Amino acid sequence: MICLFLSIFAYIFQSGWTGVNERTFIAVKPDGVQRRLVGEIVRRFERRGFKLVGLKLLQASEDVLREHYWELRNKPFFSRLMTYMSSGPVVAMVWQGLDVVKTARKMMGETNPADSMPGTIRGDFCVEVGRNVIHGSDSVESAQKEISLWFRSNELQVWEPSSNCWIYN
Ligand code: IDP
Ligand code: MG
Repeated sequence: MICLFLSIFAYIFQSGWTGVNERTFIAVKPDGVQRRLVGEIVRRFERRGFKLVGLKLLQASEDVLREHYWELRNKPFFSRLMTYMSSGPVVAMVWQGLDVVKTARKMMGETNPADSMPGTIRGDFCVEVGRNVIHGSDSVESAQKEISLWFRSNELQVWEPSSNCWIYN
């Protein structure tokens, strides 16, 4: 009985974060902020049709960055990555919409800018993997973890864009 209740609860909770309610965590890294790319990056997500639900400029703490990049902790570039990500403010954002995690990764391009197609953010604005201007969650599961790491729930806005009927049928 308890199991049934828990699985129904898990289903309802999960379905709240799928379809048009899917969310992803995007960050303009310190190089993107320094290079005045914030407006350009926000513009691309807005014009694609995604909904902005959270945005803030902040200096990321070492704790947050360590948690955020926990899976990379044994990579040889990890300490350089920490230095890079704490070298200035980042713009942390949450975007919402259908398939936003996968689409955002496509809009960003590959991890290494040299492998990124022109037209993608990394393919248009950077050349080196250690200065690749943007972060985006790589799965719905990591998006959920990253959003709760970077944002408190009261920093995320619930609102209905008036353009919704022109973006979704
Ligand atoms: P992603 O940002 O495309 O998801 P990840 O493999 O998750 O790529 O790596 C996280 C970040 O670590 C990259 O965006 C980049 O800033 C940095 N990074 C990844 N691989 C290298 C590397 O080989 N040298 C230096 N930095 C790297
Ligand atoms: Mg990644």
